[in-house]
Amino acid sequence: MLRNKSILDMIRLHSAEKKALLAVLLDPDKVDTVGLPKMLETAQNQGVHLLLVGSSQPIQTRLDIFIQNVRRHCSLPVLLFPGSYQQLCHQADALLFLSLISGRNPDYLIGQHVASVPFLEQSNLEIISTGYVLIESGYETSVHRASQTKGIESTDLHLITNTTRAGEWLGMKLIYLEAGSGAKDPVPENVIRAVKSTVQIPVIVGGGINTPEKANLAVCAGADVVVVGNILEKTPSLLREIAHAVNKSSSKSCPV
Ligand code: 1GP
Repeated sequence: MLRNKSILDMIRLHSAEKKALLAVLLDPDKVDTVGLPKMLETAQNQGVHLLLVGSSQPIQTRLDIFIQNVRRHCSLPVLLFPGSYQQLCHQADALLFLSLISGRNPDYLIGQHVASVPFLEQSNLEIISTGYVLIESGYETSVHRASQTKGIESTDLHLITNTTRAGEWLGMKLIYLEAGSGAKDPVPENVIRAVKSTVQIPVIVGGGINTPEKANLAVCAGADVVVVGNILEKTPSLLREIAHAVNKSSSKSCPV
């Protein structure tokens, strides 16, 4: 889809203006297809900015048909958030080209990327190099299982910030701090703060953000993009409040 500005430019612009963005993660195999149109309309009307589509598990649903269906109900930018190169799709606007830099599994550091080149050479997707950093939350998540890697302990701020700086110096355009889908605890605020104070590139935060309060805390700690997924599959009505929490977050609504 043609846009005046790239999605990365849009994220950078909002980051520079300290306006957080809200992204909704849609797992095509898990969304309630009956409730999807209403949820997408709510997303568009209530100030959601981006849709992420993907899963750490193999997807059975036809992605091209799924995204075409999404587009029938809203005009938000669609970013692929793929668990593997098999989740690439021409119908999206952009691809988070994720390298799992918290782990040492070569397949998720570079292997999947090499495998995706033949597809990407034929596509118009905006490719956004993203340093994906899994932070331990004390429980095994699907990202652990799929990648066969452990996250970095949230207490090891030194390793976390050295990892994100290395990602920035490698030329990555975004950092994604991930607690894992459905994580009991989201990425702690002090981790977000530490990363934000050491990199210049925008920081996405996701995993376990399932209340407006948690979304607000992530934004106040410096998240440029907050990702919400799991909870909307169970309680779609929360979207309105979470969007409100992200969009109102400013120095006034942040704890001092
Ligand atoms: C997972 O960061 C995303 O990759 C979203 O996590 O499903 O827990 O909201 P949740």
